[in-house]
Amino acid sequence: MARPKIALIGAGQIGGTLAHLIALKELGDVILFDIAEGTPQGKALDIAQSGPSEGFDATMTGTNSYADLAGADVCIVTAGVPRKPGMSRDDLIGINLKVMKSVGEGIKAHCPNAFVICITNPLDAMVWALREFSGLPHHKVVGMAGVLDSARFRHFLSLEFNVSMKDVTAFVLGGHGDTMVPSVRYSTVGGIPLPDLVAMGWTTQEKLDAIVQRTRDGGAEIVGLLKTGSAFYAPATSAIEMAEAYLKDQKRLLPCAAHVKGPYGLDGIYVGVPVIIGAGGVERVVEVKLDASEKAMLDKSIDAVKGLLTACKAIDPTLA
Ligand code: A3D
Repeated sequence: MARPKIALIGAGQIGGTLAHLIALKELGDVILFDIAEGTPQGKALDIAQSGPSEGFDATMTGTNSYADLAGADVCIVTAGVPRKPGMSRDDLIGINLKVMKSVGEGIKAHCPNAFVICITNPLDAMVWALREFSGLPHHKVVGMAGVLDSARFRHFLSLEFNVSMKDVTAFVLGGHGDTMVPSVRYSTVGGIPLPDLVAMGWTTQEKLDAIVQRTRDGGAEIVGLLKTGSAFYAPATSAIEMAEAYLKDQKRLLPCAAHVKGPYGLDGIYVGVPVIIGAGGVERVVEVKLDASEKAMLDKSIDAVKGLLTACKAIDPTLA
């Protein structure tokens, strides 16, 4: 059976890391696309040459032509610009919306059957715009943010409790921005909910609140340290987890920016919710019971996402 074809649109920091991870995990053959001439070709050649030492079987090709994406099974989009210190994700909207238009049209023309994972920021608005421009079914277009945000939450919790990250589960809802909703009630260590761990004296509410805030600011913390761009190792790993769930029909329950119509009282908006990802793409949106404060935080986050959609429609009236 032929290996899956994985198209990476954007061959920058995340794109290159995605290609390397796909090779190491032997998930499929990679086609790296970018508008910068030489960048995807150079990265593809470099990664291919790690093959003899790593012992993987996967082809790596770089291109500047959308036609080479034909027949891709999965498409991961990182094209656009990342933020620099002092910028919010929302400051990227003007440039990245134009990029989503050309990328969406390229996907529509050349790989309309792909499962598409968008990473470009501001995430919840860009995944919506990419879906609009590509015209693909909603369940085949999804945004990566919650897997990364919950991984950050899990990492900080594992440091606080001095336990393996493997035993920490975390739950994050809402948009990928300052209003994201890391849920303390639905996050656990080995199945023990965080409020119980506070009662058991493992941590204090104040420390937990600080970890929630550090999770919300997780991207900005790394931008502040790197100064030249944003995080790329963990974002790439998070998107690979989603791609693998689709390619291997794993039926993973992952927090993703998915199109939600009905659950949570939403009327067709992309926002971070728990979903099942399998061979059918987003197979199910999982609606959990929220308490009043969680509901209020989610509503605030949804309002922030809606504000971004209004801004997109003002920039590109064809989206209205
Ligand atoms: P970077 O290393 O700059 O790579 C972006 C690439 O996109 C560059 O190689 C550009 O040449 C290319 N590009 C620009 N315009 C186009 C176009 N029209 N068509 C094709 N390629 C184009 O950035 P990065 O890889 O660090 O980040 C990529 C995106 O991911 C940015 O928007 C970040 O803000 C975003 N990001 C999102 C998360 C989430 O959790 C959602 C995390 C980290 C970064």
